[in-house]
Amino acid sequence: MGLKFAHRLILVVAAASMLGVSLANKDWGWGWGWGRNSNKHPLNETQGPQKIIVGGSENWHFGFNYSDWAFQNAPFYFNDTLVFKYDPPSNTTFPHSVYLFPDRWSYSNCNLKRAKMIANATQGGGDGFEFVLKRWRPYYFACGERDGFHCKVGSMRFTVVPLFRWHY
Ligand SMILES: *[C@@H]1O[C@H](CO)[C@@H](O)[C@H](O)[C@H]1NC(C)=O
Ligand SMILES: *[C@@H]1O[C@H](CO)[C@@H](O)[C@H](O)[C@H]1NC(C)=O
Ligand SMILES: *[C@@H]1O[C@H](CO)[C@@H](O)[C@H](O)[C@H]1NC(C)=O
Ligand SMILES: *[C@@H]1O[C@H](CO)[C@@H](O)[C@H](O)[C@H]1NC(C)=O
Ligand SMILES: *[C@@H]1O[C@H](CO)[C@@H](O)[C@H](O)[C@H]1NC(C)=O
Ligand SMILES: [Cu+2]
Repeated sequence: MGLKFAHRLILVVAAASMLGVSLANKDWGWGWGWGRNSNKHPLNETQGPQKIIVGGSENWHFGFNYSDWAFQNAPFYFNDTLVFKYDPPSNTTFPHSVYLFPDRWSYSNCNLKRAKMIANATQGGGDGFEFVLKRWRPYYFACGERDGFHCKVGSMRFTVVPLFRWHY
């Protein structure tokens, strides 16, 4: 564990300095978990990218603490797929959606003005909406329904920063 941790730390520091970002920036210390919960999610380096259902058996709904979920389920890796599952709109369920915020400020404020919808209200049905973590960047996810109400009050938001897998 100590060695793996060191590897990952070195890798992250190298990648971060390549991109000219500082690890001291608080944005980057968030949502990674640093293998703290590695008993739940052992790092199996022979495995390829994983498919992870957002919220686990809770799926994507109002009132579940997704930032806590992301923290508990970190780390996530490049090419992992996040699966958002939610019921299509009906007169008994609230519609949901998936948006990506461009920056931490919009995320913190649940301000959707510059956010991009990546899945509409119907796309979470069936096997769910799949999103591949393809880039080295923080991903700020949220539900965009009710002009930020689901994001802010319903806790339907979380951050993910994918890590490099050391090797397959
Ligand atoms: C890692 O994953 C591979 C492929 O899924 C599996 O065969 C292997 O047993 C796993 N190793 C550990 C230590 O879990
Ligand atoms: C979600 O859980 C975290 C602890 O992991 C806590 O700090 C935060 O206040 C919770 N958010 C809500 C909206 O309950
Ligand atoms: C992610 O997947 C793409 C396309 O499948 C592949 O070219 C790339 O090497 C993968 N990246 C990593 C870090 O696994
Ligand atoms: C709710 O849905 C049912 C069946 O889908 C329909 O019969 C009913 O009229 C709907 N009610 C409202 C208020 O839209
Ligand atoms: C949601 O997106 C799907 C796939 O792009 C599209 O077929 C569907 O019409 C859209 N639904 C709404 C309500 O916009
Ligand atoms: Cu929602």
